[in-house]
Amino acid sequence: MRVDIITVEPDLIKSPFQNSMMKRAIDKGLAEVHFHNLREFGFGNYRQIDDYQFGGGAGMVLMIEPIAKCIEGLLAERKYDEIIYMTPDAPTLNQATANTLSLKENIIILTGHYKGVDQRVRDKYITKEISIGDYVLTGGELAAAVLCDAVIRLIPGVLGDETSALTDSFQDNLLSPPVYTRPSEYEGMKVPEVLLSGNFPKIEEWRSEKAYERTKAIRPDLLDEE
Ligand code: 6GU
Repeated sequence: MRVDIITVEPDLIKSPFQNSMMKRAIDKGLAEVHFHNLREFGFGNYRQIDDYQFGGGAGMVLMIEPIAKCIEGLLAERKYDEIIYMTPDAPTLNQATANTLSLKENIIILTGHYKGVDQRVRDKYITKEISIGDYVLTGGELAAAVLCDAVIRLIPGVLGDETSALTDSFQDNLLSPPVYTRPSEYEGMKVPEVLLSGNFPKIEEWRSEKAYERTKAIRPDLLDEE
């Protein structure tokens, strides 16, 4: 998968890609991530990329021309499966979206800033808009890093045998069950007997039950989604 990230804050977004699972994916050649500093496509000596909004109001808006120049340059090089805009006024990211995106070849991610981008960018170029939750971040950079982590770890071959995306929370709309490791007793707190029993059908049954109980208690909304 190739990901092209268009941003006004490249330094803010780079470090998650230099660590942990995303670094592993990149080192294995399973993901390729390119950063494009929108500023380099700005107007004049000051490399202007934003302006006041028509109709008045506080906050600057990213102009269409610098973004268009950057996107058109990428489109001239290759086909893209999705051009995604990270913005709080969009549907919320979930596991189903991450699963779908992990199968794509080439994607562009545009991260907003200030009051966002000129609506015409969204109308002309954007094929998918994503928020990561009901709160406001200063810019879409951290949200883009979150999206990339959720997607890149699902690319076949990225996770080793020791981890499996299939048993993650949300993969079946349930939260994960509790997990334990050594010691089997700590200050009188015991690991549930069933996990030490070696009875694997029974262990699976216990895990399903706990996953359901947890989901019902903490995220009942997930249970009505299907
Ligand atoms: Cl994608 N961008 C910003 N600026 N804030 C957010 C967000 C995105 N998702 C949740 N809050």
